[in-house]
Amino acid sequence: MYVKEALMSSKPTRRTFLKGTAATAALAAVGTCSLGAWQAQRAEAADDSAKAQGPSLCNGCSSKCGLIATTLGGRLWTVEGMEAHPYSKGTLCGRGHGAAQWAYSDGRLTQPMKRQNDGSFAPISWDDAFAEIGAKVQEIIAEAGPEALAVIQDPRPSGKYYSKRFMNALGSANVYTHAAACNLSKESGIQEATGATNFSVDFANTKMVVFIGRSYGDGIRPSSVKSLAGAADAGARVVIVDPRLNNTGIFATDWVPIKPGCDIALLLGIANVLVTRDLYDHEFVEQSCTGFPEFAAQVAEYTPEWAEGVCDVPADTIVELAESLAAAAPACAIEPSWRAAFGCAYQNSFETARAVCAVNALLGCWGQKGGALITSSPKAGDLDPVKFPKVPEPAAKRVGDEEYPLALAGTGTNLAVLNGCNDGTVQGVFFYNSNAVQGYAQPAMWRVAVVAAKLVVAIDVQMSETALASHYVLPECTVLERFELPEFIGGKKHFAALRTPIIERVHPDTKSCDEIFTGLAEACGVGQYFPFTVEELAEAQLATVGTSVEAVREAGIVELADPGFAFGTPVFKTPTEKFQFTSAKVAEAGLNPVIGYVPRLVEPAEDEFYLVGGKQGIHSHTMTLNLEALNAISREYGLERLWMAAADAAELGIADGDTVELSSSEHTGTVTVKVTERLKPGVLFMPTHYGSTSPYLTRAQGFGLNMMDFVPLHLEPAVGSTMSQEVAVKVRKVEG
Ligand SMILES: Nc1nc2c(c(=O)[nH]1)N[C@H]1C(S)=C(S)[C@@H](COP(=O)(O)OP(=O)(O)OC[C@H]3O[C@@H](n4cnc5c(=O)[nH]c(N)nc54)[C@H](O)[C@@H]3O)O[C@H]1N2
Ligand SMILES: Nc1nc2c(c(=O)[nH]1)N[C@H]1C(S)=C(S)[C@@H](COP(=O)(O)OP(=O)(O)OC[C@H]3O[C@@H](n4cnc5c(=O)[nH]c(N)nc54)[C@H](O)[C@@H]3O)O[C@H]1N2
Ligand code: SF4
Ligand SMILES: [Mo]
Repeated sequence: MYVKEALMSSKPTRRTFLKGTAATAALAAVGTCSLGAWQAQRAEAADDSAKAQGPSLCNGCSSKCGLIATTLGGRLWTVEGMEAHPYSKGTLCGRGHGAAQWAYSDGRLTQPMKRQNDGSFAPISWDDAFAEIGAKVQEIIAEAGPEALAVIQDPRPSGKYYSKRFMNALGSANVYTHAAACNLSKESGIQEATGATNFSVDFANTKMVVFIGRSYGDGIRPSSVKSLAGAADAGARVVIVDPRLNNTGIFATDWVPIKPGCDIALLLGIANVLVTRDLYDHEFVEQSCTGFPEFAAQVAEYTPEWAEGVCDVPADTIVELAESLAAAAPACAIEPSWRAAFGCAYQNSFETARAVCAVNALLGCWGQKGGALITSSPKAGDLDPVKFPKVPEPAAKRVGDEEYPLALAGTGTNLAVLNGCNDGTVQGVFFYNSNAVQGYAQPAMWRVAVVAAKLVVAIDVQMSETALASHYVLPECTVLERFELPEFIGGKKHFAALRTPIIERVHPDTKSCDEIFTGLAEACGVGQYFPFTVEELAEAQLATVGTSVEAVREAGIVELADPGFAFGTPVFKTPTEKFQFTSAKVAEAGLNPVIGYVPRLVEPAEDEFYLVGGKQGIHSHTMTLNLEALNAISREYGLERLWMAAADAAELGIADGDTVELSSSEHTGTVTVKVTERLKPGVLFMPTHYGSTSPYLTRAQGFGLNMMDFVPLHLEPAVGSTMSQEVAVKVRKVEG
């Protein structure tokens, strides 16, 4: 279907889209202080002597874009995107502007808190909190060993270093990221096929790109939006495969509505056409791949007609897409995607990621101009072992790795902690910058699990749902109030950037990540592994890549030694050193080693719907909903609404703005409906930022629904992802 037809009802244009982004940014910037104060500051802004500027990195999401902050008389005035940073390229998204107000937010934690027997929280001093946590940790180690301790963190520059070092120093290997609720299946699948965990599209030279449930216009990274806009302007064909016409539609030529969780059938149908009609790249397949004969034999079954029956995309469309891709090859690619369609969504997410890689292999586009690029990342070298003592390797393996062998070494599956709390193997859990309880699997299940643990500690800036379920809540100062370790950024070029403090701490009783983990380590008896400051460690790390804190602070970002990227077939870092249509590790994990079909798990009954989720440009996950300006935008535009296709609404007698009851096997809630032509009938779309239950987050609590409440707790076999969209729901109009 052509995008223009489908956009008829709303008719946004590229100009209004970009204007909208700018308006959002301006509104959010105002939110850094009250309007009156802002106007007073404007007058003051004329006086340059009160102004100061410094570089930092946004914490609005894991992209960590470079920003330049300006203060007026010591108070934050504006933030702008850093030109030289490869992710911001001079622009911050609306969330970046909104999250900059965090330092002054009324929803902040200002001192350590301890949960009381009645469930309420009371202040506790840092010394007492550290001492009590230290004693509990010792008790757990004495009774169950250090392998009963775990940390879950959303990787931030200091956070990923300190949380891992702390856990390892205690003797535990149980370090997990958010990945099992984000992109674990996708990265694991890409790794089994290519040896790398991700790749990028060479937009500057591409002729055709296919997005499988990835929306640059909603799940924003400024540089991605810019590169796609450039490709669209240059005339590239941009195909969106999505049950919903998402906001990337503005840059797209085609919308292919698809049945959720069935993208793998479309991809295998395309592969079938490429193989059976001899449209694939023989040279690449013969010289750089392993397992092609087995794949070709299996893919013969996946005809376009078969694929149509599974994913509801017409066979003709599948053939046309395959032929057009072959004609554009190698300057074309299936984009790697991120979360929604196969990051952690379905029983077949891992296999869908492998199928994406297989189509790109048939097109011979790996490493080619306009194709799929694998690039490298820099990292710090070895440090002086006297100043930065090495932490011994923990004796026990990480909990969950045996059951989920396809979970990546760098991430693990955080749901092993949930299971571990339930069966007693995990008894002490630390959360850093993570709202696992609200977002990583069904919240009710997380709550049951953490109640069973002897010690739960959350390090956060606000009373998140995870903090609410913890025994101790330790308040971190916000991002513009702290210094962090260097962030190393990979790609065609390599960079190092830093978070440097821009403003004084607004609440003196808050601490930074390094101070908190160093304090915890001392209290737990492993302080000997932390005999350095974060500044000393940053300096030592940067020295190993030929730069310094001063140089990065001065320039905002420093380009490192040229990694020597060149177009051409890459060396695949798989065990076979080839692109793998078959994988021995996948066979060992008990799955089909040859890339092939796996169905979705949950199929809606006749009177049920598919439920899919997605991001909105002005919110990040669960964390930004309570911020004043961003919350106000959501309320102004009714962004919490559930999308329903016009045909379904007509059939059920539901009108735009009606309230409905949504229910699954797990949960029931009410929400307002947005009726739209931009959704495939039979599918409901829910934005994923809503439904906070923390009474401390007064603007967010009770506003909209949280999709994770509706999804049963089940993990993707062998991978351990959360399967965030394996659910069927019912909907009915609520009178009144
Ligand atoms: N505004 C904003 N931007 C962000 C973030 C954020 O929180 N907010 N977070 C960042 C992070 S960590 C991530 S992981 C990325 C996520 O980036 P994306 O994965 O792009 O994010 P989503 O918006 O969740 O999903 C994109 C689209 O997938 C569609 N979709 C859902 N299910 C299916 C399916 O089964 N098949 C197909 N084909 N499509 C499907 C949805 O309708 C949606 O339009 O965004 C990053 N950028
Ligand atoms: N309901 C729901 N669940 C989701 C998603 C969603 O959109 N909705 N998205 C999924 C995806 S793609 C991902 S990547 C994960 C992300 O998972 P998380 O990284 O856990 O992201 P958030 O849910 O935003 O929670 C971040 C937590 O960090 C806290 N925080 C913010 N700033 C700071 C800081 O400076 N220091 C510290 N210590 N804490 C801070 C916030 O208050 C919040 O409690 O969630 C996944 N799960
Ligand atoms: S994409 Fe937006 S929220 Fe994320 S780091 Fe960049 S500016 Fe901040
Ligand atoms: Mo994510």
